[in-house]
Amino acid sequence: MKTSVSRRELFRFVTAGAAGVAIGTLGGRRIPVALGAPVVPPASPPGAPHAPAPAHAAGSVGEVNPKRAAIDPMRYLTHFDWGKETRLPGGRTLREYKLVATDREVEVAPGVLFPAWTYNGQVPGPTLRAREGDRLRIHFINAGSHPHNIHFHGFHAAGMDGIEPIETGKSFVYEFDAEPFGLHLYHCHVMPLARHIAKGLYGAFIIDPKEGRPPVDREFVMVMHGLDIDFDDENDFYAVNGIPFHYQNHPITIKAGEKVRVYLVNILEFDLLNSFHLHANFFHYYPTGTSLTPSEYTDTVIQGQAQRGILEFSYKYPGLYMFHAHVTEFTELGWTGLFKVEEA
Ligand SMILES: [Cu+2]
Repeated sequence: MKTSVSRRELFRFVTAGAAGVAIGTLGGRRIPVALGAPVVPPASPPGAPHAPAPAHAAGSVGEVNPKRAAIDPMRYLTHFDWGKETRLPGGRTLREYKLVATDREVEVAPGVLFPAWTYNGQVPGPTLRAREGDRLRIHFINAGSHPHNIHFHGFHAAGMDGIEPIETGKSFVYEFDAEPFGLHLYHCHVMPLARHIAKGLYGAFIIDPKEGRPPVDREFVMVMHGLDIDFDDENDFYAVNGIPFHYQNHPITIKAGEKVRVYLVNILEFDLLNSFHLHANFFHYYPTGTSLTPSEYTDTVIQGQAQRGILEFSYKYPGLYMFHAHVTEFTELGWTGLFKVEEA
């Protein structure tokens, strides 16, 4: 199905810098899409060395209704689901999680509704976290309208690989040991796979080393993804953590000198590559998080679909600093944000 407003036309609206109203066809209904008004970020502190995004920056008009949003991006950033923790005979930790696939219409940009398929009602799904060697038991219930499942990245037996579709109304228990340590992900693996992923069935899956990682002051999860709201196999918006432009409109506050760790996952469908660029800074990069020694010290990293890695950095100077895809089109269609660095 083709929308009456093509992706390129949306792109023009966004970059025009003047308020515009487009009419998009979403799920067979025509819905007004307000795009393109200037977004003025909060003023930076006096003497901030890095100016805020210019007034002609791309952005969305207004805010997504939090009640209809796919997630609360601020809560999602720092929320880890460690599951229900008990002890197995012998003393090993058992963690049990519950993931329910549901159909849910969510608002992904102001006035833009997207008929998502979700884990636990949110896109991305909850960030599951465990420690290397824990036993994991994931109770999956398919309450959606299509067959779904959960394919975890990591070690497990063939029967736990999550490629068998679980029919509507059925459930399945995935069980395996948490290994290897690193930053992984989970997603639905029912055909057509691209559609099941693009509709929203994915999340981050973190396995900490037995001894943990060196302590930091802040830990954030960022899942990079697209939103194909008219199902033409092209993304109409790009985002980290559910809502385009969210962290541009609501900068992530940190303090100068604080050690920051970002768990970065790319699950973007339809486009081959995604990227993350940090302004006015460099980060140590741990591909897949499977080593405690960084492999690179850089300010930009490229990830294909399902690639992921851990970034560690701190800011020296207060001010507003952009982070975004180093693909201009992705940035202008939503994949951009700001760190607001305050005095230590
Ligand atoms: Cu699915």
